[in-house]
Amino acid sequence: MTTTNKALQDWVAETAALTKPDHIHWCDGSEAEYRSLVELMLGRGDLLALNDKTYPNCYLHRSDPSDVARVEHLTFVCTPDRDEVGPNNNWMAPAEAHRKMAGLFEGCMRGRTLYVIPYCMGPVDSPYARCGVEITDSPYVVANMKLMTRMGKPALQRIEREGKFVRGLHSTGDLNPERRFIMHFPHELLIQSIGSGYGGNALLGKKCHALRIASWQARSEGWLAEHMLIVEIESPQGERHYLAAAFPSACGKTNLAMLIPPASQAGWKVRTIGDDIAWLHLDAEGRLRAINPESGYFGVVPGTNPKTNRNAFDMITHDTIFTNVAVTADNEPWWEDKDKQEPVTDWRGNPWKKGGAAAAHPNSRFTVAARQNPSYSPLADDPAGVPISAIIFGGRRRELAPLVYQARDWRHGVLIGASVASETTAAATGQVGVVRRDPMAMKPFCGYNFADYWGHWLGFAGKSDRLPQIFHVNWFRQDRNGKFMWPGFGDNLRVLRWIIDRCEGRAGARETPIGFLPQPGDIDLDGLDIDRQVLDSLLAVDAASWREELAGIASYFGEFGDRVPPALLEEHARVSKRLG
Ligand code: GTP
Ligand code: SPV
Ligand code: MN
Repeated sequence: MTTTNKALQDWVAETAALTKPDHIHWCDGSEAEYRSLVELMLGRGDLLALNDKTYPNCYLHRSDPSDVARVEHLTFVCTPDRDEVGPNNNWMAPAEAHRKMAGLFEGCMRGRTLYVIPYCMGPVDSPYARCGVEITDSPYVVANMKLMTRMGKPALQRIEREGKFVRGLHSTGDLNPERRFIMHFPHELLIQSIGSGYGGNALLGKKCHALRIASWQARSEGWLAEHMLIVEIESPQGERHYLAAAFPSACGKTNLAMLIPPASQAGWKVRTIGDDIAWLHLDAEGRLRAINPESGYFGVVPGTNPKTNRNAFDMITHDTIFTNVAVTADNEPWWEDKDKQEPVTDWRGNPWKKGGAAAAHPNSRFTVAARQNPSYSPLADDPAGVPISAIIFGGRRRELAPLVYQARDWRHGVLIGASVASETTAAATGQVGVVRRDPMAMKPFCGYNFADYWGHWLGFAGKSDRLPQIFHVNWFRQDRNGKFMWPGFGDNLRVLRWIIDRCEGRAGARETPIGFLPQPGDIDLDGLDIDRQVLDSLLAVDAASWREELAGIASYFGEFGDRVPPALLEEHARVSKRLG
């Protein structure tokens, strides 16, 4: 296979001349191609087959122990003007970055095959979808891209029709962290990544294209590229709402998108449209519509069990690639909080010792096609996307942030989004559990200056009077003993129902300086065993602590200097004043 697109043809030839692969393979995206890649990796030991009775077509991949998460300190955005990328990104001058990367890519594919992966982010027939081509020397990347994106022939045909595509060059290189870089050149619609085979560093359609590069395109074209799940909620009466929610990495997007209603919420139906990324466009009626650019999930494995997320638990029992989980004596994948079994080998492949470190890596992942999800919504394939009723921001905060609150209006909602803070998780290398500011859950993913990004968000207020309502949630409040105060998971539906009722003007609330909060009686607690005192503290607003929080937000905004939109600062001043 090859292509009629001259630019693509030339880029593949140039890349081959630089990287010197033994073979070039144009991916068609077929099942047969996937099978043959799996066979190749099984032969080399890059994949291990799991129990084929209980986990048919499931494989384990062990990544290099130094290569188990996104590397934010090695991720750069390269533009001529440093201020364009802002203090929220690492910056390098394009000429310097190109020189550095050309040196690293030189001859790096000797003895390997160069795979060309044409892909489409979003339904191939959607006007909101965008195409890209990833070149990689990793069959693991090709197999993951097959499960996660619409890749192969139909994508290439769209590229040949449109002529426009994002280029992503990836090589696992020698996996030396000293020679690991993830570079973005937004003005050239180009990504270059070397030295990692892991997730967001290597599957370039995901965070690199669909968020960092797409956020630039979205800004200039008037839409939003966001780190959001998209979920469909249907009431027992058949009323449907679509919600989009932005939580930082490993803070509950996949779980909320696949939520199973508790027994007491009979008749409610929840379906998944997306679990990680949303592209949002205003339609002709002024509604914000969302598509999920992906067609598969790269989800956190630990904690997945029939009680927390039965949909995911069932979904990953066949045709799944596991990365960095443990293995039992029966050759089944195992992870913390799965069940009462004990593994025999840990994620590195070493004998597992009771009482030692976690058996599965805390950022171990499953890769699976979305259609395997029992709660899959066919609307995920609708080229028009779905109209969003509410946008929900959230974070992992053991203190302060209440269970849920609602913004007064869009502008206040943008302030709430810009003020998101969350405890860091194992999804990125570095310290875990420290609170950091993570505006709109986009700290690692917004490809340009946050100050300009907040301005872009604020600008929507002038474009439509049918924008979604904006909320903030926190499932992660802890008591003095470190125990989660809210049951979470399926019971989060109770909070989503209050959110929907607020959108419909049906639910009660009390006004506080930080926004509207439910009174305990405004949330349906039927069948839930929760202490009244616990609930009261989940819904409390402590003015003194919030004054401190607002001061912290002000000093964070200060890092962005006079580029911060005045409207955001005015909104901040308004909330501060209400807090006294
Ligand atoms: P990324 O894929 O990294 O973007 O993560 P995500 O936002 O999709 O997070 P995910 O749903 O995979 O959840 C991450 C971790 O949080 C898992 O270990 C979950 O079990 C846990 N978690 C998710 N929802 C809840 C909840 O409502 N309450 C509590 N206590 N834990 C939760
Ligand atoms: C995240 O870290 O937000 C993820 C996993 O969804 S990765 O694909 O590695 O970015
Ligand atoms: Mn994510």
